[in-house]
Amino acid sequence: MVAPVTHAGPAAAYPEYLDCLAEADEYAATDVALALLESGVPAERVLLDLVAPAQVEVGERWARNQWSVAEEHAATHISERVVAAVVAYADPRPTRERIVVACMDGEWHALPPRLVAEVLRLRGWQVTFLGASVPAAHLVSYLHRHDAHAVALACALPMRLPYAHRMIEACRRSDVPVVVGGRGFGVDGRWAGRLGVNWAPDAPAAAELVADERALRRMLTAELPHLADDEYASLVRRRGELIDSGLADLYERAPRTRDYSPTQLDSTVSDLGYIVDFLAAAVYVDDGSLFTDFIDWLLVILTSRGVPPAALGLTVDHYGQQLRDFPRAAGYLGAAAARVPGGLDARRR
Ligand code: B12
Repeated sequence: MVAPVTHAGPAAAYPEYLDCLAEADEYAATDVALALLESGVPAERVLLDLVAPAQVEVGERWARNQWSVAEEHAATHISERVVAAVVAYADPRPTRERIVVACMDGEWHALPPRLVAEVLRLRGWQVTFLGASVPAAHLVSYLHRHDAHAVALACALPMRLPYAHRMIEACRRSDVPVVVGGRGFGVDGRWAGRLGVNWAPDAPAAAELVADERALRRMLTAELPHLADDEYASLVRRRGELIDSGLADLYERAPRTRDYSPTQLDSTVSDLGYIVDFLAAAVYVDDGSLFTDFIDWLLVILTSRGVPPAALGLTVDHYGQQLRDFPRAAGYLGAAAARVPGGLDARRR
């Protein structure tokens, strides 16, 4: 067996580590990380400067259709093993109180909060990591049974924000301070501000926040007066009907969709649902950029999978027709239609 190369630091080791993920070689990936630790790189830096950026690249490769879902899953599994090996090597012992780290209900991106959990552990906190998709009621009952200094909640997808809000409120009623993080709150955490909750951009910031009792316990209030217009609740009620009519509309206006394989049909139905869910989340936080950012992202994904952007234009237009009595949702759909190349809106202009 070839001895692992010792790199000067995580940045120098990164290309080799990514190759290990691409080859699905978990032993070599672990060796790269352990060699860094042995050369004196702190465990926290290995997690945040090697494992985290590699996972972001994994996502880019999946989004560009360079990697299949299987390749992404294999790489993520290896990253999880590497995180465990790095923390076992460092062997931190708790000297501080308990922090509970969990994913929002319906949120399966457990690795980002796992990195946060391990950084907190490395800094002496006693961490309980509850993992993916924790239902609010179960989290609250856990908090009742175990004293916690704070709870850290993760959300990677903005479409889960309405659930996030319910969960944050449930934790607050248990009088446990809440810190949130993850891409779902926006790059600058702006949607956390809307929900009135402390947000940390990354693991070190989360560690500083939980150590600062005053900042942790400061009272923030949600800014959601717009929910009085009932658009969000109506959209949620009409979700199934919108997906069904969106599919019927595609069959009629893009007849090629009738010949879709079961897998293609599944993805189309999922996408029709995601469009409604992201729209509903945008309405919830009253920010159209949440929806237009999603449309930009979906265009990249669909294009990389050979789906013409005009197909997305048809659905955006159809939902716009169906929701014309919902001023905020219709406005966001109008702004989205303008971004779809060759879409109906572009042709009307
Ligand atoms: C691995 C992965 C998965 C795995 C997750 C497995 C696991 N055990 O985590 C699986 C396969 C389950 C998955 C599923 C999906 N995924 Co995914 N996934 C990823 C991927 C490739 C890596 C995630 C990761 O580990 N990132 C690395 C971390 C370190 O980065 P980070 O999130 O920025 O985290 C830092 C900060 O944000 C912050 N932070 C993060 N969490 C928290 C929490 C707290 C409390 C705090 C304080 C801070 C904090 O600190 C971190 C470290 O500094 C990302 C790509 C990416 N760019 O992240 C996509 C990505 C997040 N997924 C995406 C999508 C679309 C999905 C699916 C909808 C795909 C599908 N069609 O099924 C589903 C949704 C599942 C669900 N309901 O949750 C998109 C989201 C796009 C968008 N517009 O929102 C991304 C960005 C991929 C892409 N490039 O398009 N995914």
